[in-house]
Formats: sequence, C-alpha cells, structure tokens
Amino acid sequence: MEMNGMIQEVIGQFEFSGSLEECIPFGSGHINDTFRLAFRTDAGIKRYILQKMNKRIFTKPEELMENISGVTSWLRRKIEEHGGDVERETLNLLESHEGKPYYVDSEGEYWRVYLFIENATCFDSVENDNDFYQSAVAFGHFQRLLADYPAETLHETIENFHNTVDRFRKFKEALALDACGRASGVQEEVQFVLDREALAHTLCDRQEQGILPLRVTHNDTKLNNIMIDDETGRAICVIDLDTVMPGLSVNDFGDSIRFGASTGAEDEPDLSKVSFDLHLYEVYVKGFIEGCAGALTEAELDMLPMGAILMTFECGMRFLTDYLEGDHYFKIHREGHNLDRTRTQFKLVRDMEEKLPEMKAIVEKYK
Ligand code: ADP
Ligand code: GN1
Ligand code: MG
Repeated sequence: MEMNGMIQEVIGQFEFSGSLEECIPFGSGHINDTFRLAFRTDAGIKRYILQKMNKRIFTKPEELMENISGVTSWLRRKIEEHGGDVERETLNLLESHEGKPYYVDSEGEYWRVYLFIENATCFDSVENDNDFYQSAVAFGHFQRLLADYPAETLHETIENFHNTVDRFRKFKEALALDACGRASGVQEEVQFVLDREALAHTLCDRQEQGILPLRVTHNDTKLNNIMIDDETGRAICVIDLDTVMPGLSVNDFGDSIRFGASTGAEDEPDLSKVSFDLHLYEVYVKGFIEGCAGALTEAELDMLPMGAILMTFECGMRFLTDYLEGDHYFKIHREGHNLDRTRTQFKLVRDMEEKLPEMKAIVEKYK
C-alpha cells in the first residue's frame, strides 16, 4: 500500500479527536519514520507525533514498546510526585482501539503515537551554551530518575548496542566481506579503526571487571533527542527512548559530547569545520555532574573523558561498517553520507586524543 493510504489506515486505529488537518514528515532522526499530525478539534489544533518503528533494527517491537510503556509510566509517577507537567516532561503514548500502545498495520509494520510536545525545540546543533548545559543536566537527571527502575524487567532492544569490542568485531567482518567493493577506497579510515583495537576494550573491560557499574541509561543522548522549552530555555523532556537499557553512564555522557561538543555537524563534508570544542565540553561536564547529583562513582568520573572518545570512535566505526555493508542501517540522504559521517567522528577522536589531559583536568575541576 502506498504510504499515504497506510497512514490513513493507521490513524483510524488510534483514539484521536477532531479531523486530520496535516500530516508531514518530521525531525532528523536516522532510524524511525516520524510524522507530525495536526487535528482540528473544538478546542483548537491538537498535534501528535506518529512514528513507524524501524523493524529491521528493532527486531522485537513488542518488547521495545513494553520498555517504553514501563519507563514512561515510571517517569510520569516521578514527575507527578514533584508537581511537574506530565504531558510535557515525558513522552505520552496514545492507546490504539485495541488498547495497545502501538498498532500493527496490514503489512506487519509497527506504529506508535505520542502527544506532541508544544513550545519546545529539538536542536541539531548547539546554538548557545545554555541549551547544551541544560541538556547535560537533563540527561544526568534522567539517569537519576531511573536509578531505582527494575532493570531486570527491561528488554535488550538491540543486543550489544554499546559493546565497542563487539562493534569492532562486526567492523572486521564487514571489512573482510567487503560486500560492495568499497574497502579499497577507504583504506585510511579502515587503518584508523584497526590501529585502535586496544582502545575499543577500555570501557568494556572495566565493566566486566566490575569497575564501572551497569545502570539504566538512555544510550542515544544526542542533542536532538532532548526537547528544550522555547520560553524558559530549560531541557524539559528526554525523548527517543528506544534504547533505554542497562548501560554505562559514561557512554551517555560520551554520546552527548560526540554530537554536541563538535564545531561542525555530524555529517559535515568539510573537515576543516570540524573540531572538538573544549569549551562546550566543559559546559556539558558541569551540567552532567550536577544532573547526576553525586550518583557517579569515582571510577565513572575518571572515565568520563574516555566515554567521549569511545562513543565517538564507536559511532564512526558504525558509520564505516554501514558504508562497507551498503548503507542499510542509518538513513542516508546522499551518496557517501555515511563516509562523511565516519570522517567527522574520526577527526573528533584524533582531536580528543590530543586534548585528553585537558579533558581530564576539566572533570577534576567539577567533580
Ligand atoms: P529517531 O529514532 O529516528 O531519531 P525520534 O524518536 O528521536 O526518532 O524522533 C525524531 C524527531 O521527532 C526528534 O528529533 C524530534 O524532533 C521529533 N519528536 C519526537 N517525539 C516528539 C514529541 N513527542 N514531541 C515533539 N517532537 C518530537
Ligand atoms: C541513531 O535514532 P537517532 O537518529 O537518534 C542511532 C544512534 C547513533 C545516532 C548517530 C538506535 O540515533 O545510536 O549514535 O543515530 N540510534 C540507533 O547520529 O542505532
Ligand atoms: Mg532521535
């Protein structure tokens, strides 16, 4: 069925009121198909987010939705306790006519609907220090709100998601297979990865040895997965909960740095515009440590800079793996898109490796 027809089918299955006025593709996520819906009701326009979940990537959508229902109900309760606004400070799922938080269409695709969070913005790059600082406090706080969540009830939505050692192994497999004959054109990037096998172990080994604790983490903490209130400038809601799973706090920290503390976009083709910004790093360190409010152990604080390097390295390696495999994972919008993304990440890794002493000193200043 063509997309519009399918969207009509799907919309008919949820508890909306009013008549549909608009349905437009929305946001710049790399994984799900996201639309913004607007309905005209007696009380004015009411908007929603409609998402077709990526079933190729999230192979157990029902388990995933169980995670999101569990986590959002939990957050709702905590927000209520603190007198917050439950419709804006967490995602709110709509039920389908069958009483489920999703609908499976006639082609077997999974769809979900969230209330649209009004008067708030997701940024694709850091426009001012305060936004970045606020996002740091909010991601730290998010982790704290989930600190006592029953982790054993969470499904692992993507196996070994931030297991950098396993990502390294998968990269080598893709390289050996060279399914698209692209490896010879990216020798420099390939060598960059191969030179860092030991680096890939840094955090996994510490986790296995019990030095770094497993916590309930977000695992995809880029700036455009947080909504900033247009009026107050505060980060009000953490979104994109598909990968909430047990993980490492330093990876949540690191993924934010990878994306936000760069002077260029994740896919900037002109590498002269991309460098690691120590000032933005400092802004985030301050906010994250405050947001975690004493919950981080000494070992976690020590490993924050490594979290930044490892998340950036891992993400670059994932982009390169996808490039070698023919771009089947991340959405691309031009030829070589994943390669451009790889190169920005590796430029940042190099830069961070050089600035590691300063990165450590900044953590010392705020811990
Ligand atoms: P992906 O996994 O593809 O990144 P996201 O869940 O992050 O999907 O959604 C993509 C984009 O849609 C977000 O970056 C944000 O701009 C927007 N978005 C998602 N949920 C909401 C919401 N409840 N209210 C407003 N905007 C949202
Ligand atoms: C994906 O879904 P989105 O666009 O927020 C990816 C992250 C990567 C990120 C790189 C489930 O995030 O792991 O870091 O792209 N999400 C998944 O921009 O793989
Ligand atoms: Mg997203």
